[in-house]
Formats: sequence, C-alpha cells, structure tokens
Amino acid sequence: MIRRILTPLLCLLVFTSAASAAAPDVVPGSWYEAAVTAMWERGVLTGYPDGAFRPNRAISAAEFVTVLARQTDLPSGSGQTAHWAAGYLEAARLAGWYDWDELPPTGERFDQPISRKLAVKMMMNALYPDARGDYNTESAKIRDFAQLDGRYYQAVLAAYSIGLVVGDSDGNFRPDSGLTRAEACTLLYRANQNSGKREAAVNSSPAKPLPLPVKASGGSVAEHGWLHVEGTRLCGENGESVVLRGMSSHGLQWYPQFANAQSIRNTAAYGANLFRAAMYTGEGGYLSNSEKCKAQLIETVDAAIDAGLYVIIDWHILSDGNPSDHTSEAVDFFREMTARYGDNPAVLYEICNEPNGNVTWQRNVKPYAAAVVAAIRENAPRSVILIGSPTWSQDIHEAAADPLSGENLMYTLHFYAGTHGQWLRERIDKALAKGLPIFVSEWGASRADGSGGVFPDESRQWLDFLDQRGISWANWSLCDKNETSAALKPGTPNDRLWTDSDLSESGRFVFSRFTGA
Ligand code: IDC
Repeated sequence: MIRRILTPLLCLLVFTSAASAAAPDVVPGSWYEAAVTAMWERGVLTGYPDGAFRPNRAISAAEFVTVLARQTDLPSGSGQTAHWAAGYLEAARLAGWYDWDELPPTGERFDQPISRKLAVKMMMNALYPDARGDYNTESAKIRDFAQLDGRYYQAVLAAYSIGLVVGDSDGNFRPDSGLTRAEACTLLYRANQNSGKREAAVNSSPAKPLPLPVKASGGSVAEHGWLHVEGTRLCGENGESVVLRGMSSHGLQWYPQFANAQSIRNTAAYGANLFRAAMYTGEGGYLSNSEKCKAQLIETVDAAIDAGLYVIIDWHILSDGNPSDHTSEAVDFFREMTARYGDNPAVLYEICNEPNGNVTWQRNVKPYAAAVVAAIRENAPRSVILIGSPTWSQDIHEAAADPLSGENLMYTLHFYAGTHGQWLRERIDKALAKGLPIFVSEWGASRADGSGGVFPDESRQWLDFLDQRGISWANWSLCDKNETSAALKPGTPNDRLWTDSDLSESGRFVFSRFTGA
C-alpha cells in the first residue's frame, strides 16, 4: 500500500526537478547539456516563448550577442530600432566587438545566422582581448585560411592558438557558415570558463566532447591514456576506472561511408569515447579482399584516433564460424596492425568477433587465441586484447572455467536485447565472480538477426545492468541500412553534423546513453 503511493510521488519529483534544470528539449546526457544547463540556470540563456531551447537551430546574430553580453555583464545600450536585441547590439558595437558594417544598426541582419568568423571575433574581443596567435604556426592549421578576410585574422588565429577552436575533420574552419544554438552556447560557456578573468559559469563539471568545429580538450584517450585491466575492471593510466561506450561500424566492406572522420566525430559529439571498426573476414571481407579492407580499416582507425577516441580493431568472423580455420591469416594481420599501432594507447584488438557452429572453447577458440595473443604481444606488449567465445560470444562460462594466462585480456559478451535476457546477464555475474573481465564489444537494441523491435525497455534493462557493473560497450551499428539495429535513418548524409532527427529509434536511445545513465 505504501509502495503504491510512493511510486507515483517519486516519479513526479524526478520529473519536475529534471524539467526545471533547463528547457524540455535539452537532451539529458547530450554533449551540450552541462553547458546549456549551467548558462540557463545563471539566466544567461532563455528559450523561445514556448519554453523550448531548440539546440539544433542556427543561432542568429542577435541571439549570439545577447548571450555574450549577458555573460560578460555588458549593460544594454540604447538601440536605434525597436528590435528586442537592439540595445545589446549597440552596446557590443560601441565596446568594439564588431564593426558597423558587419551588423548595421538598422537591424536587417540581426535575425540572420551569425557567421563563424564574426562569432569568433566577438567572442575573442569580449573575453580574450589581449590574446594573439602566431601567424605562421596557426594559419598552417587552417586549411581554408585563404577564404578568411584579413579583418578576422587576428581573432581566429588567437582562438586557434589557445585551443578554443579547432578545424573540422577536414581541417577547415568554414568562416562563412553558421553555428547551432547548442554549439554556440557550448563554445561561449567554455570560453568563459577558460578565460580566467571571470568566475566560472555556475559549475565546473568537465567539458564534454563538442561537435565540429569546436573540439573538446583532447577527448578520452588524452584523459585516460594507456588502459589496463585490474581484476575485472578496465582502468586508465592512473588506476581510475574507465568505461568505454560507443558505436560499432557495420561491415566496413559495406558501409565505409559511416566509418569516416565526420561520422566518427559526430558520434563523439554525442559523448561516445569508443569506436569499433568491424572488419568482416568472410562475406566479401578481408579473406577475399585483403588490401582494400585493410586500407579502409586503417583510414577508420586513424580517424578515430584523430577524434580522440579509443578504437577497436575487430577481426569480424561470422559466417566463417571457426576462428582456427584462419589462424595464420589472423596472426599475420595482427602482426601488421600492431607494427603500425602497437605503441598507440588508443587501440584495442578484438581477435574473433563471434565463434559459432561446431566449435568449442578448449578445442578451437582457446588455442587460436593463444597464438594470436602471442603474435600481438610481439609489438603491442600492453594493449588490451578482447577475446570471443563460442555461440556468438555468449559462452563466457567456458572461458571463465579455463581462461588464458596473460595481462590485459578481456572476454567479449554479445547480446541483442530482443533475443537475450536475464539468463545471459546471470552468466555475466557468474563470470565476474570467477574473476573474468568482461567487455560487451557488440550489442543491439534489435533481435539477434539485426532487425525486429526496437526493444527499448529490454535495452534499458541491459544498459543499466552494464552501468552498475562498469562494463564497457559498443552498439551495433553505425549505418543507415534499413534494419532496426542501424543507428541512422536511411539516407542520412555523412558529411555534416547530425541532429537527433537523423537518428533512428535505436540511434536516439543509444546516443543518449554514451555518457552513462
Ligand atoms: C548483421 C547485419 C546485417 C548483415 C548480417 C550478415 O546487421 O545487415 O546482413 O550481419 O553479415 C552479430 C554479428 C553482426 C550481425 C549482427 C546482427 O556480429 O555481424 O550483423 N549480429 O545480426 N551477432 C549477433 C547479431
């Protein structure tokens, strides 16, 4: 009886406190949430009359100047028109943030999207008026520097030199394109926090990864460095617990377009710190087309490293169910990959996606793993290695009963929320109790065939379970294929930032969980 009364009451409390933090369309756990919430609470930001924030809409010049003026306590002046922001725009002009011709006080351009070059110039004038960037060093970082007018050189070079702005994945600054409201607010929030001249805007929670062209301070590898395994935990360089969460590519031979730099950066912008490059061995993959597959894999791994993510090189056996049929190819492949990446802390090696068919741990998988681990250790003595088990990487109890010896080895467990449930979670707990380190290198919110559902309740139950145990995961898969496990809607472009409306039902759920429950 008491429970029946308490439950609705609790729900109500949780709901109202979350709703009061910021506008209702600020996605909890998103990359911009901390910045927007802090600025909202401080009164620097307000929403539209309906209360929404509209994170993905382009920010106008009037909106940008107003936020910056409030943030720096610049008093409103007397505007020359009845435009709601005319006072702030006039004060900003008189303060020297911009010139008359850039936003004439007659107001025609106040409601148009502000260009990046003008936004950066205003931000630098307001917050870092004394910063200077060396012309030669900084301009070399900006691929489309030639498109920038001379009047923006100083501000843009200075912003690059102190790391407030970096180019997008192509190295371009795109001076004439705009910014979304979420991007602009996150940029201003970080700029204000870093300026050191002003007290931090409300809280000092660490900055989350930002979308292009504003990159976080180096991402997760910069923070945690070399990973290692202690007991069943994945740890960073200083012994801190680390949980990796992110996306798996689909088969690189089929969907390389969503394993490109922009797609990986887009995923990071939602808070992921992991990308898994699934290089199929069968089905037109490495065993029949090795050079092409390897080239694609390298491009993808480099892009993930560049974005500051941890990245898994996945030897994706599937239709070829017995890994020991191709031990020598795998040994050669991993020797080559570790010669290239063995000294890079970002890279993890997954040596057999999903053994299946007539294979056992002791007869097939363990001897294969022993050979491949030994080959990897020649060039990569400390990298984390992920090892699969029979029945599509569900038979972790067999591995737990007879694990390999060696350091920094973890065992993969794969599940699909519409097919696998409680019994498989119990298997994880039993394996953990025996000391087996577990890594969920692939899971789907669909059935095990990659379609059906989506199963949000089952997926939530699974992710809550993993979060409680600090288990890392990668979701299947980052592509726009017409199957429910795909994170993107069919036809999603791969050359621009994504918004929530590009994500499928599965994608929306999964992307909201990258930063933990
Ligand atoms: C599926 C893809 C599907 C493709 C099929 C065969 O989603 O488009 O046609 O592979 O190549 C796995 C595998 C993973 C599967 C996925 C869903 O690791 O390759 O992808 N799945 O069936 N294990 C369990 C499920």
